[in-house]
Amino acid sequence: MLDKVIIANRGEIALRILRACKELEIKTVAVHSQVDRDLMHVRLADEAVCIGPNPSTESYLNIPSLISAAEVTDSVAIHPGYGFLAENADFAEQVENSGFKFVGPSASVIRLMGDKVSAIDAMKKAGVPTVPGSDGPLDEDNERTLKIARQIGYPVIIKASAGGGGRGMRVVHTEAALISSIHVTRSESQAAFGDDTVYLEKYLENPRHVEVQVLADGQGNAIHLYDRDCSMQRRHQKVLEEAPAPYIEDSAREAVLKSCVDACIEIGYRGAGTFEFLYEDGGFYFIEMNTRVQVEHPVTEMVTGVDIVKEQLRIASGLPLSLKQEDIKLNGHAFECRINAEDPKTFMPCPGTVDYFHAPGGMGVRVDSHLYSGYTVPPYYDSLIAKLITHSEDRESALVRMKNALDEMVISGIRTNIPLQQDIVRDSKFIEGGLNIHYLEKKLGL
Ligand code: MV4
Repeated sequence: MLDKVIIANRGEIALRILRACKELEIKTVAVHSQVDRDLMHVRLADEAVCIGPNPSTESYLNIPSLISAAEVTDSVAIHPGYGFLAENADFAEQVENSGFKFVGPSASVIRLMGDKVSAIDAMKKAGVPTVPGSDGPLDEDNERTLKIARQIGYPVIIKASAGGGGRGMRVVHTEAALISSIHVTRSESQAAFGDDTVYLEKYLENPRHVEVQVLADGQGNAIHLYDRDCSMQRRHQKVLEEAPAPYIEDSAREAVLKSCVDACIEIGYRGAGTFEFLYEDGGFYFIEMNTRVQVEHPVTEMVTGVDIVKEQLRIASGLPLSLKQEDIKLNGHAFECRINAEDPKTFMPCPGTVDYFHAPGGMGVRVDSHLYSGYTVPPYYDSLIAKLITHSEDRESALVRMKNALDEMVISGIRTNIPLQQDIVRDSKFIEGGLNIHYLEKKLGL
């Protein structure tokens, strides 16, 4: 097993990673910005190193500072968590070139998945179902592009290959608007990412966002941990997730899960990963792969009993997967509500001091949070302050648990989105389940 790990992140995920390390008897090093010296995981880690000033560009995104911290503490590996440098191929490469293990896939696989055109191409070749589209980048031949779009049928969507997560895309409804939309998307992509590669897909109008969790050891073994539904989102920020995705046909699910496992072997994937799909009219369409642990991983942990972060650490230490596909049994249903320090009506971030925090509890209730009474939420980083997860034998009872847990939770001194979550879990359409990606924004009148 790894001897000592640097946790290159902050907040709830840093604490989540620390807990996994402790269970595996791995020594821990917390790295933090100046304002983050009082974070919960910094207190609990074996060692702590201040890596720079508060802006994340000078601390959590500061590669030389992170690698120096690994050197001075004699660490053997770096866990990047999510966000920050987690999907930065250059970081993974520099970590490995400096003699440390990166808890994640190889830099070349991160690079392959970061470029959406090459990711889709690799997945298509591996047998993963994709969205009908240009099968590669669009070129300067407008006649060819118009022909592709005509064959696919409008509406279509133009996406930046260097984009992802909702950045750099444009829906086109008519042939008359196609070429100018491509030009605009291209120049925006050049400005934002320094890359003007764009591609085209059929625009699916009312899909659900369903994703598949995988684990692979890079030694020829891969398994899936079933799926999650993340359709409840606002402006590409997920609000509430659940596992498994409800109302999916068994045969379509089985086929897509198998295709993800096959793809992991085919591309030599190592670590935890997520295949993102759009699901519409019974069909799955791959859009992107995430090469990190995700915020919503706990819902999968609750329904499979697998500790995904411990598996990441085992894989990084070079151990083969200890789990076999037949060991993975789906047990019940789980929900996760993301609790943010934000105004429940305007969604503006609301940093400040939490004068009192009370976590809910009881059977099937899990709280992943670094909060404590007296903690000050700084203005510099993401506003996620807690994840409330409930689990039970079926969807209905897991949702009752979530309703009650939300009502028990107290976070005073700052505004949070708890009232929004309380509203969602009482929504009759949400209680029925299977809503698409536009439902929440429509409900909020956006
Ligand atoms: C799409 C789509 C419809 N059709 N692609 C947005 C985030 C990025 N990961 C891909 N996205 C979408 N791609 C096709 N061909 C609709 C979206 C989309 C979306 C996807 C998942 C979750 C929320 C979303 C919100 C708006 C649009």
